[in-house]
Amino acid sequence: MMDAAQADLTLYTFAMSHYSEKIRWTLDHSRIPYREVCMTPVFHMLPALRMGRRGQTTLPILQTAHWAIQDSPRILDWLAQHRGPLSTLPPADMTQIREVAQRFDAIGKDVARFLYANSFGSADEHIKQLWTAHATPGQAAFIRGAYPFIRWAFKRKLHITPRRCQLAQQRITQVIEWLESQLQDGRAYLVQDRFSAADITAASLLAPIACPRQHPVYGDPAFAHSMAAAIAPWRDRPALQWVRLVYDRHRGAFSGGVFSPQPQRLRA
Ligand SMILES: N[C@@H](CCC(=O)N[C@@H](CS)C(=O)NCC(=O)O)C(=O)O
Repeated sequence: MMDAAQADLTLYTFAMSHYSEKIRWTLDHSRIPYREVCMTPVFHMLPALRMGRRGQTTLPILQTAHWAIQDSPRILDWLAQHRGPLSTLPPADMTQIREVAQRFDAIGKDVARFLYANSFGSADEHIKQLWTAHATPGQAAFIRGAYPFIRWAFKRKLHITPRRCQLAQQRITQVIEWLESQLQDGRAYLVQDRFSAADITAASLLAPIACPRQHPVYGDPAFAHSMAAAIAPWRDRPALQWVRLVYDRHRGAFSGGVFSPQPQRLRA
């Protein structure tokens, strides 16, 4: 089997990004070789702007032999077209899969907003560890030294205010209720009763709340502990139990390896 280091696809992620987890999981499940480069917040911005060429700094970005694709729905479309047919992206079901995925993508920022709102201040040391886990010593020193400013900027960027957090909580609850309404008839999967990118998207986007044990960040007992109070309203709901079941049944191994970014070698 091809080693991750030799793969012709490189996935730029944050270890804790739920949108990145969606793509990582799709690649892992499809046994498509790739190498994963985990970026450090702040230091991801210039490379993401350069690679994405869309005026956006978001990850994940998939670097192929020819170009870089930014934005997880666009990456799924590229995989369906260029690496298909994939069992998780069957051409006949793509419209339905996109519809379901959009519902969960739409609360991605709410999930992040809600989690950071509940951990800034109380779990700052844990956040610093997560943000510096793949940093060079110089980057780590910068993140730690500038943390109060970065946290302030992050709060502004994510609109972390009491009103927006309350709205986030409502929007997350609505999507959880929608998921439970779908699962009510006993179905195991969201589209055509077979495991697809719709389930991967739903489970990945809710993973920060469900804390499945397989996830390297959200499965860490230290994370679940630091977020326990914030996620308590949802943690044992049927939708979150379903997320953990989907992880148990389908997550499998993380095969991308984790490589530290070497900015001078980033391909644009
Ligand atoms: N629509 C994008 C959203 C991705 C996104 O918001 N990623 C977050 C991490 S979960 C990010 O990169 N934030 C840093 C930034 O915006 O610079 C996608 O689906 O890929």
